[in-house]
Amino acid sequence: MAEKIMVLNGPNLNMLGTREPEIYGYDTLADIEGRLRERAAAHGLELDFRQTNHEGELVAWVQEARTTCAGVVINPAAYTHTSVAIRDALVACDFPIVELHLSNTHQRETFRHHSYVSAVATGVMSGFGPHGYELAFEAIARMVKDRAGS
Ligand code: CA2
Repeated sequence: MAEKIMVLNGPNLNMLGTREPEIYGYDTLADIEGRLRERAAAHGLELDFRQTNHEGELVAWVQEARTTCAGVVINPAAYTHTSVAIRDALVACDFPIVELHLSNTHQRETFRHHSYVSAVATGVMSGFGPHGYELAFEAIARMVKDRAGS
């Protein structure tokens, strides 16, 4: 059976492509998901792509991924800068984790410079716009395959 990658998106990312394109780009989340589906198929991986506006739901999904997935890409959005709960859920995972941001958070307001997730992620990608999702997916696909020895 194909290994599964979960791609998790936090609050307000459902509005992508409708506002603030100068920061987040013109693509919708559905556009991004479509491109990742093509990448996943090319790698023989399964994609589970989700978005929620609720912190607890992200925690529950990370816990679900622990037992069903081979890796996680997560854009925790604003919870990046506030959520010990999401960090704690990720710590319990024994697989590669990529933290992803559309914008370069270090070029923005000071409150976006700190992430609770970065220290527990395998790697961090920030500032490549919507294309960053494809870069993050390629990175996680490589790590998952390396771990499987294939
Ligand atoms: O750059 C990123 O990907 C962020 O995770 C996006 C979050 C922000 O709080 C982080 O600091 C950085 C915000 C997501 C809001 O997305 C919107 C998209 C379109 C219109 C309005 C908000």
